[in-house]
Amino acid sequence: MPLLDSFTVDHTIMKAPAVRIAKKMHTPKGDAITVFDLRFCVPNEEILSEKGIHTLEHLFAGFMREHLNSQQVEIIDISPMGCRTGFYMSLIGTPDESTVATAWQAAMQDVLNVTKQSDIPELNIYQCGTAQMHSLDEAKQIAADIIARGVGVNQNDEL
Ligand code: HCS
Repeated sequence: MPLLDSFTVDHTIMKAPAVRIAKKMHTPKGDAITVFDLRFCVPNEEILSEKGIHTLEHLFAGFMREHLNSQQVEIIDISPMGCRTGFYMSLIGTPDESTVATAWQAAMQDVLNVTKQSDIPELNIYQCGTAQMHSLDEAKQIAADIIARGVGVNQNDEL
């Protein structure tokens, strides 16, 4: 089994909420791909609720694209970590951590502005694999917590 990059950083000293550049790659044609660790929770101390992380995924995936996509950047995917302490975001381009942190906080404000469960995108059995596992209230609690705490940076050479 290969040692995956995310297993080489010390999760006991990781800050949260914080952005970390998890990986930088280049395609055979030279395009840059960057993977970000968007750590919402302090590992092994906090965890995102099951319904909250799921609803947040539906909202966050769209709002982050609105804030971060540009001529230089295109998000490929934003998906929750299995440990439920954050999300991975893969994109084409090389935005810096502070640009990503600013977009993340703006996206959290967008989540707070959602008022109805029916405004959660793709919340139906045709477009979602567990459509009953959602909570707008829990997603909004997560978003409010991120805004209250602010978003920092985790540097790989410090972990
Ligand atoms: N992880 C997906 C969204 C699923 S709701 C994406 O496109 O970022």
